[in-house]
Amino acid sequence: MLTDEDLWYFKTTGFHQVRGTLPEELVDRLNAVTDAQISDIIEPIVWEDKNERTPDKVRRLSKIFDRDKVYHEAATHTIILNALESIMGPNIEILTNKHNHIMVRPGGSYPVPWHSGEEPYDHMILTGLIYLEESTMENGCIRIVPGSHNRPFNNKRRPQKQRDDFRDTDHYYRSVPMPMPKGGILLFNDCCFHGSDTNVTDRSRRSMTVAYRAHDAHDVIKEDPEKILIHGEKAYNGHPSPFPKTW
Ligand SMILES: O=C(O)CCC(=O)C(=O)O
Repeated sequence: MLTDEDLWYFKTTGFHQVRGTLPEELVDRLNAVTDAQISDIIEPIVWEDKNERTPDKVRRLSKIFDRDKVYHEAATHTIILNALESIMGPNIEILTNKHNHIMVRPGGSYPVPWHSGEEPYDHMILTGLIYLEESTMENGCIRIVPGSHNRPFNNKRRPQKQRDDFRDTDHYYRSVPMPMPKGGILLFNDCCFHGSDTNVTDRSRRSMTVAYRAHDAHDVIKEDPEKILIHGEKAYNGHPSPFPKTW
């Protein structure tokens, strides 16, 4: 569980590094499944270079929750659920139509351009990065602009194009690098600007990207196929629906 000070820090900066790591045995299984997905070239895949569709050019494996149940097991591990519950309450869902991928970032992988996933708005989406491999300054660890989820003005959500110079932006100078251990978990408000530089090593830097949000207690339609309840219940606090003619 997060302490009051952890929560204050999260609310101020927009990110929280979970204490501890996933069990090594689980991370090994994640990597074994991911190795097979890459070597068998299982689509949908985002390529580093669309003209070179070979395993060493896999940039991203999409739709991981349809690939193997080990990804769901990792994304719903108790140490993640405990942190999420402190931040967003007990009723937690995973969105399958957002993120839901593994960044493979092979050696030489070009940057993840600066972006914020959402415009700041009330209903927070938390991005969870679950590290299958250690992430370092050399292999292009994520950088986050602390506090950028609280910007009181509109800012382009995607100010850069795919191959722009990652450092040629104010975001770079305002950001902090977040090296992470193998098995580590980083949670951040998806409205924060973030991105990651070129992987200048010759090895991959794998991490799962998962979108979490609190179940919306005002949602009338509870059975949305793009939302998986992973903790708590689909509570309903809205008016009766359909709204009665007399009440
Ligand atoms: O893996 C990273 O460094 C960035 C991840 C990210 O922004 C994403 O997967 O959308």
